[in-house]
Amino acid sequence: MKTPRSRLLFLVSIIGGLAAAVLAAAPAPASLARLPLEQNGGTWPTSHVQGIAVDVQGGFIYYSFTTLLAKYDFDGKLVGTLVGWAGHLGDLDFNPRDGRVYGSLEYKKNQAFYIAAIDVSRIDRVGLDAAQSGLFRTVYLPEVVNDYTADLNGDGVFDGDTAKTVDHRYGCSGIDGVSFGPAFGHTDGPRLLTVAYGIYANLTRTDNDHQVLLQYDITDWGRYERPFVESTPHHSGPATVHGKYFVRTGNTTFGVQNLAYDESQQRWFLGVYKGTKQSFPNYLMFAVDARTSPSLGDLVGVPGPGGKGTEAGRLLALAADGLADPATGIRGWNQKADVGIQPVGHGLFYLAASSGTKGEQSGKVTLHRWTGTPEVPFAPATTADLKRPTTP
Ligand SMILES: [Ca+2]
Ligand SMILES: [Ca+2]
Repeated sequence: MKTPRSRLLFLVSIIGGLAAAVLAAAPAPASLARLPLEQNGGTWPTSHVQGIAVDVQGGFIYYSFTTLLAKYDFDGKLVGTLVGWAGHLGDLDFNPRDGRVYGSLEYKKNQAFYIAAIDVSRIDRVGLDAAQSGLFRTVYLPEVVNDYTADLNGDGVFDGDTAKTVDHRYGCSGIDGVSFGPAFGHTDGPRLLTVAYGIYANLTRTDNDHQVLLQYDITDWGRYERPFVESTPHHSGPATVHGKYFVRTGNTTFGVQNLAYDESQQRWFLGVYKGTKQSFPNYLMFAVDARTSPSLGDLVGVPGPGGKGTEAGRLLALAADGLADPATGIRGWNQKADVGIQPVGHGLFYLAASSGTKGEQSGKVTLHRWTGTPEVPFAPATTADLKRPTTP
């Protein structure tokens, strides 16, 4: 027979159990239940899928296929496509503040680099033309052009779009990863557009071992935006950046392919193609915590002014998570995140994969749940994850 005290404990444990059950069964946000677990972004006569953007509230997924932007709804229906540029549209992000998709746009032959701001709400049919539709506006990035075209050996010759040169400051090949997020060192405040450099793979130089991230406050970008006219490339853009930051990961092939800010972990994710320098661990994904303050320090391997000493820059430390390389102290994951990674809250991420041959490229996204395991940081999400997300 139970004593009054044990009865009380029994009752408390019953009530506690009921409360836990109710909490676990608490309805997930309605927007979460609509997320497709996977989606095929179609097959297109283009280069491979470069990046994705997700409008969680509106219910759309956008795919950059380099020279084509595809818009699908959460039911998997193709809503429309935008075409008509020869440049390289890379990574994307959706800006909920103005309802537009922002993407990196490269014209290496013209030595011109832009952010494209695309009014995706008006993409309603297949084959819309970027110029004629007026949906596609661009802002020029002089900071990137300056680093890309830098004649580092001072021979008066810029060697152009090639990795086999000592030109290109920091090894800059252009831009790719883009994402909105807070100023580095902060989790709140205005959302800045962060743009990551492409960096050429080159084993013979030491000044290409940092990722370079530019942050822009785009509040006044309306005055720079120009309609898209490919035949007459404009040079309208901000002369300065809000901040320029460096992350030492070791040289990776074409820098940060995909950049994404995850609100639920308050963390930036950098997806890369594998690096080739044997002295580095060559992880495929890196992270920087939003709270990590930039600190002025040596950019190891980058010669200082006049070739003397080492250049100083604002460094961002890698998140203390994932695999660890004792020799370099570099942290990261062997997780493919190079053609599309987009967090959608609650510890859930879309990861993209490409397939197909040249001129017939397919892209597919699959919803994943963050596990935090160093070896396998993502697991495929299930319907149960949408009903009862493990991360609030
Ligand atoms: Ca030169
Ligand atoms: Ca992105």
